[in-house]
Amino acid sequence: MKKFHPYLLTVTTIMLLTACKDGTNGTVGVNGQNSLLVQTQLDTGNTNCWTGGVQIDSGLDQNTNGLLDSSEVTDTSYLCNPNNFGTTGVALPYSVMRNDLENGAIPGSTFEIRNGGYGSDMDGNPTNPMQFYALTDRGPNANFTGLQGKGKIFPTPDYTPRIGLFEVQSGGKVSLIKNILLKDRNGNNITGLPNSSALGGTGETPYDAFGKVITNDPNQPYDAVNNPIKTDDYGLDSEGLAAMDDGTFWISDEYGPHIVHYNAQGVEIGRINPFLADTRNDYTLPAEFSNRWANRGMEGLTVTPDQKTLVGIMQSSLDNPSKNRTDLTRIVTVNLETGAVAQYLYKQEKIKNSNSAIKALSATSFLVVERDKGFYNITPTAQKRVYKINISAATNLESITNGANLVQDLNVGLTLDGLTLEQVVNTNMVDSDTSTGWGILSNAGIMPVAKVSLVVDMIDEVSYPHDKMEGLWLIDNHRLGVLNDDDFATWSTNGILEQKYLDSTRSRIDSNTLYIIDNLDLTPAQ
Ligand SMILES: [Ca+2]
Ligand SMILES: [Ca+2]
Ligand SMILES: [Ca+2]
Ligand SMILES: [Ca+2]
Repeated sequence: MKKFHPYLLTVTTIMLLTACKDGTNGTVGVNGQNSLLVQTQLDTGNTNCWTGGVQIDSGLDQNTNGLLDSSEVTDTSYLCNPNNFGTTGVALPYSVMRNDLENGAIPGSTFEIRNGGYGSDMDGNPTNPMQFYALTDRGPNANFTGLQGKGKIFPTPDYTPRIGLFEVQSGGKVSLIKNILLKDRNGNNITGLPNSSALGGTGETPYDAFGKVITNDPNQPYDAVNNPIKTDDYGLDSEGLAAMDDGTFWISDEYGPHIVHYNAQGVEIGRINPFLADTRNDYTLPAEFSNRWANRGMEGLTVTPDQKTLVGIMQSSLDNPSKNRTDLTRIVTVNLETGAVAQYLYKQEKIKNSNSAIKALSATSFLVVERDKGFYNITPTAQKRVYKINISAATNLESITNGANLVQDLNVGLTLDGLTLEQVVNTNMVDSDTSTGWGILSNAGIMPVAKVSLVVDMIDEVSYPHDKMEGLWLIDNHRLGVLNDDDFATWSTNGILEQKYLDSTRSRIDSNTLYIIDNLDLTPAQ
């Protein structure tokens, strides 16, 4: 395939290149055959020019009808529009939510809190191959400890988590088509504020930009009884997105974890979480999922191609029943017709890595993002990978019936000799070596999902500069979109808000950037 620079040719329909191939003595013969050149505009999504462009066909007008018939084409080349998706990535548009706060990284200056914030997950639009949905996180936030204890600064506490619909447009740009704000069952916008403790709240006290605790009545002072800390039981720390064929969305979060069903307008119509007492639930998840490591919840969600089963992945190991942080994490599947649940173990490459996305290739084969929290330009050993996994030969923890050693516990799930599976791996860990624990699980007949192949290492591929690689867009069976959560370009050091940068010289502000990697094998593992 030939590619030319755009300025070399202008677009016309038919150009006469040279006259007279068989004339004699330099004059045009009556039966002369002209060389013709035909240019055809190509839309985005075209096989030869994915970002659009021009196809140039040429050949001899052998039947002298003045047209280049398809049988007369002897050469075809393409003049494609720019496509930077596979090299530098392409930035998504953003708006500035506020820019009045001092930038802790550069005292005396202010910084931009941007919306932005879209890459906590993504999914293709089932009805338009050039469009994708991207999910925001709960809103800008940063670690902070104030008068009411450990918590987070929420500099825009009214922020509503949302789904953006984006489109790859001719010329290789990405545009925002619309936002779908998430709403409760009455159609009121939700917030990203933490839930009450009955629904998994971990006491993450919310503070405003100036360190004042956020209370029910913002105009009155904090009072534990009369003006308590504000929580939102519809609040979502949104992380995983499945855009369904019927136009609805399932979103997983890292509070409950909750898995919430929204209609096309963003109004809640269904819910799944580990809390039996939550009357909003259609189905419940196994109780051990409520023992999530705070801020490491259900980072990825997908639906199988038949639209029947949701598949979620936890970011890191559960604190089950208490702090047990290793390389063991869990995948859960929920049958949407019956509520039947299955659970599988996933072994990470490094302890405390994050699984930030999962996308179904088939009912049993999936792509999984596995990453650490490093920035490549600061930590060259940073890991940002996409694996293909197969759950066919993995043990469904829910299928194990009680025996002498293996017992199902209502609160912590399957136990082995009285220990949770997280404890088995953690208590047998030597330095950072978890092989003994995994060996014990294997001897008990518990096998993790199979990592079939490394689909793409984004550090090797594009020197991926972002820390939070969290979104995957399965475009076709060889092209994969990758998006980052940019934290609304907001960061903090020692509780002081600042701009989020990708490098130690603070020359590059983090922003949602779409990479598209081509020529991958995205066929399901058999
Ligand atoms: Ca996120
Ligand atoms: Ca989050
Ligand atoms: Ca995520
Ligand atoms: Ca998280």
